[in-house]
Amino acid sequence: MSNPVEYCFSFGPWNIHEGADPFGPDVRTPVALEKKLPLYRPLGFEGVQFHDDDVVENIDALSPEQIMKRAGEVKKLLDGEGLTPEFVAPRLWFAEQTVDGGFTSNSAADRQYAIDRTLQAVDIAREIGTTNIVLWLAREGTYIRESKNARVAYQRLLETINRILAHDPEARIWIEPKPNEPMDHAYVPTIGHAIALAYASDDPSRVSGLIETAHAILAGLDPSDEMAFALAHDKLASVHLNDQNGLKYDQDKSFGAVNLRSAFNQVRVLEEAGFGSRGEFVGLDVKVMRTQKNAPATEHLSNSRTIFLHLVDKVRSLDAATQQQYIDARDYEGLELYITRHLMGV
Ligand code: XLS
Ligand code: MG
Repeated sequence: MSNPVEYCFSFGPWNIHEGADPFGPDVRTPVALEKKLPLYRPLGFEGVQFHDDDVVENIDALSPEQIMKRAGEVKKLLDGEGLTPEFVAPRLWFAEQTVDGGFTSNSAADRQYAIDRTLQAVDIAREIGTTNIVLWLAREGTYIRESKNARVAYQRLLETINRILAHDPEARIWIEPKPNEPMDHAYVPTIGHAIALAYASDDPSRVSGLIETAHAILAGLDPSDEMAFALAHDKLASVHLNDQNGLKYDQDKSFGAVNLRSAFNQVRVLEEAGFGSRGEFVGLDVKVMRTQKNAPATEHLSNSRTIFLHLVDKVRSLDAATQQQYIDARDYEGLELYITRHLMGV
């Protein structure tokens, strides 16, 4: 590649985490957004991922004026730190109106709440300086299949996408698929589903996908092939790199911590497609281990970034001619050993 991409990195404030899980409370002191933002640049990050209530805490208790005022303050904080907001995602999984899902809830009033909150997130995004909206469709699914009409649910998701596109002619929607957790079955489990919705929308050029490594693994799929699928459609807006130790709860482990070969292949696929050359961020969605003592705990972020950059070196130093010789000879065992040795540096 003549002009290697200089990667820019992002993470969300929720990635500096207090350690609570469904079986226990916080183990680290909460850190205010005002204290988190100054940590970004020294850790090597320029982009900030947001949920709407990361920008405006206590969002449902505030008036529209109060919400926009706080968003304006956050914009100033970002500017002061030299940071770029990457996207805003409506957090549609804590409010009582979203117990049965948001856009696919069986309650018309609750569906309305989800739409109103999402359009408000689009306005918040504008206010802090981005037009990118992430839809991680946390509770759009079922615990019991017979409880919802899945066909209608997909239509409602499409209507929602079209509502957002109409609300702000510059809004861009990035759908982040995940197959389960918190739901037993989610309605948009893979990037294929997300991209089908994009093409069916009123403006496919403004709808694309965001792939999180762990989510692809939970769907039983290879993250690098999922990324390649989206890239082949020019629909990979961002990534949430992390790692996942098989089919368990969503672990959000540091990038490369479980499967270096898989991490290498994700970097290889991104590099080959020139991901990042149009300003796309390499996003991380990683959580520090609950047992980590110091607060704020940030090593998982800088470590993931460091491993990504080491893997970029590994991808760039792979000898294309040698690789091609193995491919031409259909000596895939030879290729396997070449790649493994290259990764091990022996
Ligand atoms: C959760 C998701 C979330 C999104 C943004 O599993 O990854 O963190 O990235 O809503
Ligand atoms: Mg994510």
